[in-house]
Amino acid sequence: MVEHATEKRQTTFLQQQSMKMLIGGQWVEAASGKTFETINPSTGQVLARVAEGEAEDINRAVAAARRAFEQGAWPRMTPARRAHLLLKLADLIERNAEELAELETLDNGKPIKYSRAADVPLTVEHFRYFAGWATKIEGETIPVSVPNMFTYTLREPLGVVGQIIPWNFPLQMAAWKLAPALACGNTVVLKPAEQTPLTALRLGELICEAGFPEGVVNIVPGFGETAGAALAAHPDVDKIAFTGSTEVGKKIVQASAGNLKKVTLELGGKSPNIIFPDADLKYAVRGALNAIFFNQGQVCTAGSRLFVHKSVYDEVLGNLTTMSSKMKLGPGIDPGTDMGPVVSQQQLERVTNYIATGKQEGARVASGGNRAGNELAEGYFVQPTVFDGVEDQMTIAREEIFGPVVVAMPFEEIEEIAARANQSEYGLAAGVWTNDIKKAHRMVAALKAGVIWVNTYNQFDAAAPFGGYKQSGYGREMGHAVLDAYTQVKTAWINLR
Ligand code: TXE
Repeated sequence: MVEHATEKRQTTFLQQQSMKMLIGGQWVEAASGKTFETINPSTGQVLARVAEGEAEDINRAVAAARRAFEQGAWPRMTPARRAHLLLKLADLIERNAEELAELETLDNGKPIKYSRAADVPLTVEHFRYFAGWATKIEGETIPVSVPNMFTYTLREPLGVVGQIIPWNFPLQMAAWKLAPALACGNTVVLKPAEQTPLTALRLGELICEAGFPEGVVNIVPGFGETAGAALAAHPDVDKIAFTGSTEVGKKIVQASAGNLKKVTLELGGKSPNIIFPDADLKYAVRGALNAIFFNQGQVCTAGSRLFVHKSVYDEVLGNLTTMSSKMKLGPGIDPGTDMGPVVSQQQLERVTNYIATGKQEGARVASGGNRAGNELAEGYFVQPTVFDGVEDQMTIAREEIFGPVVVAMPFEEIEEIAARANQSEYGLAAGVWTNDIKKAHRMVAALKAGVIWVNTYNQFDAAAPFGGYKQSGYGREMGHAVLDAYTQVKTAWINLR
């Protein structure tokens, strides 16, 4: 095996024999004593062993979260104090930024330059933004028509929240889930993805260091069918927030029906990215490249269907393939890497199977199209791949691949393109590239997706709501919109007579 820089830069956190789970403020082994391996996708080697949570551990974590919600310091804590804890946590993440960036890159594979520039700083900002909301969650006074009544509302936390997150942005997904839930006064059981539990566990240590009361945040690593399913079905969990596949999202809804938990879902996508001929093409091609290859294409909003006006199609395709062929594929921990490996052997198989299906169905590979070999053969590397000659009904044009694979397709008319772009069971995001302001606004109105980017792509901010139309999910994360998902309204009627 090739010696990558990886082996030399192990953080002290990784030197533990095996990682425990956080339940009720204590770091504990799984009830079963079982552990599982987390793998470095750049090398295929084991990075760490982690306690494997199952139903019994979820039961203990939910009980701890329930106690913390009903008793002790948390329910009595002022909103200002909650804000201080969230700000302190943000400071601690910032202070440990380099370690968290390295852990994220080793566990997930993503280039360290992005872990440093995006994953960690955006996590810090997320906690700071929601710290600000803790003191601003207000009720209303209602001018009812019944005489002598004083009527007002309170916004109260939901209770115990189960949060199940994926492996593509492990630290940021933990922040998106935890920050608003805690700002609103809930307690949490978080289940990280089995492929990437490390930064969530390190975050758990920082949560303890910040001084959150025990049981407010519990972190139970484990597999979806065991730990995840037990959390989704648990009768004492009040809400489930899930990010992951549409297929599992449907299972979550079914499992949550037992006690009618509140559910929010952020699911898959097959997002259209549309380039009009009047766009600044140099900028648009770079945008299209980043839209699909950022994070190895493992982004729910990835611009995986690239529609280009036929008058500039050849030019755009030529520039895109030239640029994608020049991307430096390599271990995430190498600072010069543009694109790392996909997250796991399973994801590698999924993505390469889709590439094979594309070829079989008659699409033409314009660049890439294979697993990377030579010195990268030990890891899960896929070449950045551009397909040409694609028809709307082909599998690769319809299904979420969740890898570095884009399908390019020409279009002719603005009316035609909105309808084609909307022909998907998903509706998470869309991109539009044009210098015509009327066209831009017409497209924003016509596209059925939760976020539309014009002359940009993959922009996220803690203040801007995010979530899906159609089978991309329901509920919104971020912005004040997410506060609705973590609070419930109580109406009080006071008879003044
Ligand atoms: O996702 P899963 P996988 C899509 C993407 C990808 C595909 C499969 O297309 O190729 O999903 O990825 C937990 N009850 N996205 O298999 O299984 C699991 O442990 C409760 C899009 O990794 O949905 C993990 O924590 N939980 C996406 C989380 O669900 C269950 C991000 C996500 O895993 C469970 C990830 C169950 N029965 C994948 N089964 C996005 N929207 O960003 C699994 N889990």
